[in-house]
Amino acid sequence: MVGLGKFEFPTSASQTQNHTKLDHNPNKSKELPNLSFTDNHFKGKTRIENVQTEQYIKAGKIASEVREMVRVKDWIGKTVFEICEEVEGEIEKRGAKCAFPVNASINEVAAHYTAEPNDPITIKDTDLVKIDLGAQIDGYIADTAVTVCYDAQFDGLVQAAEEALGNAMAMIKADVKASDIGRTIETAIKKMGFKPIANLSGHSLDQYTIHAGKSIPNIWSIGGFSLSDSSAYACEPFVTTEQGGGFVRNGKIKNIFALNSRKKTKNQEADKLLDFIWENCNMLPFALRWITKEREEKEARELLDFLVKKKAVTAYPVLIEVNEQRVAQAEHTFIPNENGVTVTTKTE
Ligand SMILES: [Co+2]
Repeated sequence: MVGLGKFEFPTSASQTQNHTKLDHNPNKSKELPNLSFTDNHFKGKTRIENVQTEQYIKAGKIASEVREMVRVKDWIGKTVFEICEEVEGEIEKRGAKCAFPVNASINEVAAHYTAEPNDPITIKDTDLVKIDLGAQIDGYIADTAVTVCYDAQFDGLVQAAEEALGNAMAMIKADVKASDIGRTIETAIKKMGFKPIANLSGHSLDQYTIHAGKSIPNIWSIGGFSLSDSSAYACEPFVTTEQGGGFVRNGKIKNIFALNSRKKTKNQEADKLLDFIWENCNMLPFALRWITKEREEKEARELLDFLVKKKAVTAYPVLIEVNEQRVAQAEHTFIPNENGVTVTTKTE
């Protein structure tokens, strides 16, 4: 799952104030405490507790195994529904929960497309498909992605994303500036004759929080922060062609959702659904597919629309390259340390 950069996307008041943090014990409190995402967020913590590191590494191992399975498999002729369900099943089979619905974003769709129930869209041999997947253990997330491509003319795009990610991982340790990582990514991509997507970025992670407030940019930018050894991060270069604008815009389709508030809506069925989402996903993203196992699709869709209208649930639009050029992506999750980095989703 990708973060939106600060370019051309002014944040709304609700995004800048009173972010909700998850309650780590769902049974203890119905109210979500507020957390403002400031540079002070990690003050007072020195490094990730050993036990958290263990969970991050366990989730990372599972996510990387599944990603490598995705990389080598022939997906031509499969529907995105089959892909998402199969990949999510592989994560669960290995003992993790899905941290978010598997994204299967095709060609100019850069990110945030997941299958609708029985989604019939089928992979063709000319398609470039970004599969972005997340595994979590006790809310500690591994977020990783691979681009699959069966048309040799797009191999360069895929290689540029992988090369940029590799170069970024090679320079990481605690206190490295995020803006320097952005420069490394941008340089690698441009050297290969392509463009980075400037308004998509990697992100810090926290327990049950996919975007914990810090961005790892894909281009050089002024200012920014330095990496901390008390946080996990995801780095995810996105690459498009020279004809691309190097930006994404919001598309019309919204099929990834996340809980925004647990305030009762006075609609009994909607409130039941809110509880179901909280119990199963906490504040992490989910898909319509995940709630139609319990109810009829039509009813689930109506309830979800109602919750979005009530602002109890946020709907995320798909992100599309502004010039409709193809986009490739690669992603790892990592924890910096004094001497280097633990890439939790590294390839064995
Ligand atoms: Co991500």
